[in-house]
Formats: sequence, C-alpha cells, structure tokens
Amino acid sequence: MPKIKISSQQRVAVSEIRSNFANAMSDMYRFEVPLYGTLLDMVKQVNQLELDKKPKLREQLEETHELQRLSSERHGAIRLGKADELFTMRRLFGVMGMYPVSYYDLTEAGIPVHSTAFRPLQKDELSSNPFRIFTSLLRLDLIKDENLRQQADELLSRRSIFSDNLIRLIDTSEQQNGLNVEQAQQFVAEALQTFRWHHQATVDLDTYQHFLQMHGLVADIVCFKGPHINHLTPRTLNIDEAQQLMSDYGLQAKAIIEGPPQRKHPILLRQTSFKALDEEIQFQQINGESEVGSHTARFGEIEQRGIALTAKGRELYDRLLNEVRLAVPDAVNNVDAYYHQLGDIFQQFPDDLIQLHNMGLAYFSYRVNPHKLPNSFSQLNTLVTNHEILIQPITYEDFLPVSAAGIFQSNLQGQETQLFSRSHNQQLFEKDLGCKVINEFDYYAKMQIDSLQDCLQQLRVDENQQKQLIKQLEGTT
Ligand code: OOG
Ligand code: NI
Repeated sequence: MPKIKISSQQRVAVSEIRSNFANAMSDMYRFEVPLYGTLLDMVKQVNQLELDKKPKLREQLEETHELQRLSSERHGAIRLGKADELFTMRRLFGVMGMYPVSYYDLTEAGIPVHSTAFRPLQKDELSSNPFRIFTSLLRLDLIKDENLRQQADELLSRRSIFSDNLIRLIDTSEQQNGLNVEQAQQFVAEALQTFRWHHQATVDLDTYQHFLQMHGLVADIVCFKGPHINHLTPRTLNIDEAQQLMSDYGLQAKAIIEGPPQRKHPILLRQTSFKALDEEIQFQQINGESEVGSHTARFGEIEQRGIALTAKGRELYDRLLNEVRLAVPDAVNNVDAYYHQLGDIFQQFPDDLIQLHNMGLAYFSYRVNPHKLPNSFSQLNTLVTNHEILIQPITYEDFLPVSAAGIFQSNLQGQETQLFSRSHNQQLFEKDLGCKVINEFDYYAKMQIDSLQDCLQQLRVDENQQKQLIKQLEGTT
C-alpha cells in the first residue's frame, strides 16, 4: 500500500480559508475598481492618525483583539436571484466558517429583496478575520408584471453561478469535514469566479431597460451571469474625518452618513459610500451582434463600528432615528438640518458606558478588577458602578436595515417606477436558505452572560449567587 502523506491530508483551518478568500476578493476588487484601492489608502491613513491621537482607543482595541484584525477587516455584498443560489451560497460560506446571522427585510424600504449576513461567530474566529458578506435574495414574487416576472424567472433558471468543480469542493468539505491545502487553494480560486464582474449582459439592451425601469436591483440581479461583488467595505476609526477626506481623494461621497450620530462611545454602525460607477457593458442583440451600453452597480463604502445594542437599546435607537427622519424627510437635500436634528434627538441616548450597562441598553463583557475586590455580590449594577467588576463594550458585528436601504438607494439610478410593498417573509427566506438564521440578540446576550459567568467564577462567587446576578442582568435588557 502506498504511504499516505499526512501533510496533504491535514485540514486547513477555516479561518485561514476565509482570510485567503477575503484577501483574494479584495485584490480582485482593487484591480477591477481602482477607486476601492484609493479608499483603502485613505482609511489606512485615517486609522493611523486616530490611533496616534487616542491611546485609550488603541488600548481598548488591543484588549478586545480588534486591533490585529482592523487592517484586513472588510464586509462585502452580493445579490442573488433564486432560492437554490441562496442554498448553495450558505454551503459555500460554511466552508469558510461563515454563518447566516439576522434576517433583514428590505421591502420595508420599498426594495424587493430580503437578506442575511454570513459571518464568523466565535470570538477567536472574528479576531483572526471577521469577513462578512451581506447577501440579498430577490423577491421575484413581488414583481407584479407577469411578463417580466416570467422572463426573470427564465433567465435565472438558465444560469448556474457555481462551477462544477466548486460544487465538488463544497461536497468534499462537508463530507470530510474540511479541506486540505490543495483543495483549499482550489476552493478559493473557484469561489472567486462566482463573484467576478461580467462585461457582458445575458440580455439585449431593451430587456435590460425594461428591468431597470421596474427597479435597478432587478436589472442588476437578473441580467448578468452571476452575483458580482458590489462593494467591499473597510472599517474606519473616524468616519467623520473619512467623509471629509473623501473629496480630497477624488471620491464622490454620498450626502449623509447613515446611522447614529457622532458620540463619545459609538453605538452600532455608521456608514457612508461613494457613488457607484457607470461601467461599459456589452448587451447581446437578438441578431447575435452586441450593443454597447452601461450598468451602474459597483461602489465603495466605509463604516465605523460601535457597541452592540440590546433589544431595548435597539428599540430606542429605532424610535429616535424615526423621529429624525420624520423631522427631516429629505435628508439628502437638507444635510445640515438632518445632522442638527440627529444630534439633538439622540441627546436622549445615554453616552456613558456604565449608564448604558445599568439601563440594559448595550452589551458588554466583564472583567475582574485586579485592584479592587468586591465587598458584596448582591447587585450587578452596583458592582459595575463601583468598578468592582470592569466592563468592556461588545462590538456590533451586524447590519442595520434602514442604513442598508440608504446605501442601496444612493446607488440606484433613480429610474425605478415600482415601489414594492412591505412583505416580511423570514420563513420563506429560511426555507430557501436551508436553515434558520441566528438571532443577533440571542447571540450577543449569550456572549455577555458567558463572560459574566467567567468573571464570577474567577471571583469564586457561589453558584446560587451567580444565578441571581445573571437573572438581574436578564431583567435589565
Ligand atoms: C447591500 C447594501 C447593504 C450595508 O453595508 O448595509 C450593505 C447591497 O447594496 O447589495 O452592504
Ligand atoms: Ni455594505
């Protein structure tokens, strides 16, 4: 019997496959969309300045293992056309240790898709590479025009966005519980092909324009061979600075920064983008010749991440943001008034870590204070207020549907005539996906409780007392 080479049988860590894939995507996108490269350079400069200016921030990022991931941290987005694409996409991301978290219903903003984000879950997986992909699925069922719906359906049923080799590698990974070095390399190369740009449309210009008129997203999804990556987003430590700098770098920034206002302690997620490019496309005419047109899809985005909010905190955030939007409905044309209201109305959202903790508005992890041992373990909030137990914000790793809608909209050509009605359908989404999405609140709550338990065990608190403190925590959030 031939000797089995152990090395070739060894499984590559999923975090390594994910890192390799994220880097390959970034290289491909930088090559195809040079402005993305400019954006990366800009963010690098802003982050360096910010870290130099704020040693405390550096320290905090070091403690939470976020400094090491910062320079490679990205999220991207893709849009899929049919159920089995979503199903296989889940399996593909599974090979890289990325799992679907949250259901985002974009029909609430009149956009005919619903979405999830694939991302790593465990702390060590996040710190080695937190790559996320915001993944949307077209709601064909919401297209009222029967002809166009059928045509879309046909176009989508004819395409296959995964190569046979890629499917084989996904099968292999599932069967043998991972990939070896050679397979992992092949996997990254094959998977990359699924997300590349195609200069040729699968339809003629006329058909494209029909879809475009209905909704820019429908055209973007239905008329091409595959789900091209439409942006990759680096994480900045100062988005206000970055927004200012964008024009100096020749990037046309969108009018407003989505999300909460600037704060001492950032919450959730703030995002801004530069406008999508108008790119030349060959459309296939019926007579076999091709006709030149263009398509607008790919853009650049940056984001700043803050503390994850509890359901209670999120409710407050949604309510306040809604107030702002009611006060200034046309933010794009009233930027100053919008920021003014945003700042004003969000005064109601506490900006003090201990207050955020004690009111149960945000998620934290806990640490023993080596310089101060607790006197009593009766009240969690007292322990925190007295710094007898130290708290550290848990970073938000997910997305915001209202912000996502703002990003989607700022990159459409504004020709869409059809508004889609609100149609929440998480059940259908999960059926197409082939599993349930992870509930983000459950996820962060578990992180917080686990960390409290660890901390109390280190302090040798007895089990009953631990249970009581955890109950108190659950009572506030
Ligand atoms: C996705 C837009 C959502 C974000 O950061 O909220 C998104 C898309 O345009 O496909 O990426
Ligand atoms: Ni994005």
